[in-house]
Amino acid sequence: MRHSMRHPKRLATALALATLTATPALAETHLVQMLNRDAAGNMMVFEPAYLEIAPGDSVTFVPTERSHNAESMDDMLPQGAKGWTGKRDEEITVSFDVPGYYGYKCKPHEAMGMVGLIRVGDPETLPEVGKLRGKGDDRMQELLAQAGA
Ligand SMILES: [Cu+2]
Repeated sequence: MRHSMRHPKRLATALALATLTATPALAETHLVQMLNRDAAGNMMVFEPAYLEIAPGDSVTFVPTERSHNAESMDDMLPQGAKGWTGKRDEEITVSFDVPGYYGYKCKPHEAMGMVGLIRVGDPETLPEVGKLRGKGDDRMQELLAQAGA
């Protein structure tokens, strides 16, 4: 009670600060691990293989286990977006500014289903669906279904 009306100016300052810090403007960095095996026993996976992020966010691909890379698929990028190519066993951080769907893969294990999908923002267009080898193709269809695309 003592505080309520004695320092109205201080109270106003506190409220202004609270409003400032509540603004969710900071870009986030998400982690995707490259694994030989996930908790469910699936072999050669990105974990998580499907991500929804905001424009301006970044994703760090972490070589938790060896012999993997993360690279975008040229035929599964939004119009005007830039792709990336991580080296094998390299940790790479990619920022995503253009809304849309980004397909990517591990080059050595594409045919074993090691592919991933990132949805940036609220895309107005459906993704281009690129062609993948072997189990990679089935897995990408599952991820697209998960994305509701
Ligand atoms: Cu791999």
